[in-house]
Amino acid sequence: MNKKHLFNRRQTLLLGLGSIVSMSTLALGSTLKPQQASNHQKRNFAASGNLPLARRAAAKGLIYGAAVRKYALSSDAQLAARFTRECAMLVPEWELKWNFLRPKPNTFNFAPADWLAAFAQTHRMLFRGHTLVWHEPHALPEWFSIVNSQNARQILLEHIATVVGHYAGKIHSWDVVNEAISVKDGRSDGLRETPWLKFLGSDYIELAFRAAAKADPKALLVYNDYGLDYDTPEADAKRTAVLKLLKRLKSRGTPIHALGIQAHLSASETRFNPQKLQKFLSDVASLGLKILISELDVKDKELPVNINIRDRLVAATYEDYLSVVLDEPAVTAVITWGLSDRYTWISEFEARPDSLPVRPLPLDADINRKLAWNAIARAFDQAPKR
Ligand code: 9MR
Repeated sequence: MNKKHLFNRRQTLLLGLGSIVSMSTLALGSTLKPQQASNHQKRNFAASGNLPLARRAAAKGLIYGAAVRKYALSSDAQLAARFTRECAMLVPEWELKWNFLRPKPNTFNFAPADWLAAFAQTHRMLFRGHTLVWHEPHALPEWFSIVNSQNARQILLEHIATVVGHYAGKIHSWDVVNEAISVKDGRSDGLRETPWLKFLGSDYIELAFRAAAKADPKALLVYNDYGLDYDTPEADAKRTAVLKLLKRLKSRGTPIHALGIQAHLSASETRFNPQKLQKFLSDVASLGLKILISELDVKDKELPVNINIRDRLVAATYEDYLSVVLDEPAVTAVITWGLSDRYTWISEFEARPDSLPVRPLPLDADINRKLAWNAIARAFDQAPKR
């Protein structure tokens, strides 16, 4: 099948799934009609062989990895065994955020993140850093309230020098700035109103990248953001603002090397436009930047109760998304935001209204592969080599 046919086939599947999802949404809590159920059966998620995701990705010149929490990896032998088998990259989900890492203004606690870095090294996985500059109050220590326009520059530069310096030469990449765009905040440059912006002005982003490059000239330096995936007015505006930011940074010679697209997807979202997403990816690539799919997962909040149907729709979302983004050669890594449904932020932040366990990740809560795993495996197997 040539590319054009493949593309048309994907679109047909997608349109079909779109209507299934909207019907399923209506059918939330009830069983689907036989006709709807049989539409699901038409899609085949068979993956050939038993090779782990990391090996399939590597065969195409891609990196596959996942985010993980130290408490889970250190206490759950089943998870640890699967993690080392499936992943070629490890990202601390919590341990490199300010609230974990810097309990007091002058105290850094590297122990949990160092444990994860050592685990990655022992099992020959790459280690990736998340994140140096983020406004989210959940991820900031209480003492952050002392930061003001007089001390912000010094506190930020000290943080970056200390943390990036600590892992210099041993880390694949850093999310230097996270989620700095929020168009609805109303600024013409699209920048989010954060304490960093307030205290340091719009150049804080460039300042952070330059400090990171100084502390580790080898790490891949990434700007990371969400809400870039769908064909909605909000995502259109966000893609435009992110592209503008990246262009500005590049034109000023800022040492930025990649865009991280978080890709927290939703299985019930039907407004997916492959051409639009591909155009955005190629615009980013034409600036000389790599692209990482940095926090991939698929919410199943609005899907029916039935696990078979839910898993098929989640899998379809993974395969449709990845088959589009992996056509762009600048995409070099796919990282899921967790590996098993046993540990996922979605169970806390995007729970189902019926309180049933969520199923957003490649492995189920028993750490077994499920259809989402097959979908990712298939996307890697079909991806062009880079
Ligand atoms: O998954 C993370 C969750 O467990 C934390 O409580 C939260 C705050 O630290 O951050 C979550 O991860 C976020 C990531 O750091 C940035 N992009 C969005 C992720 C999901 O909210």
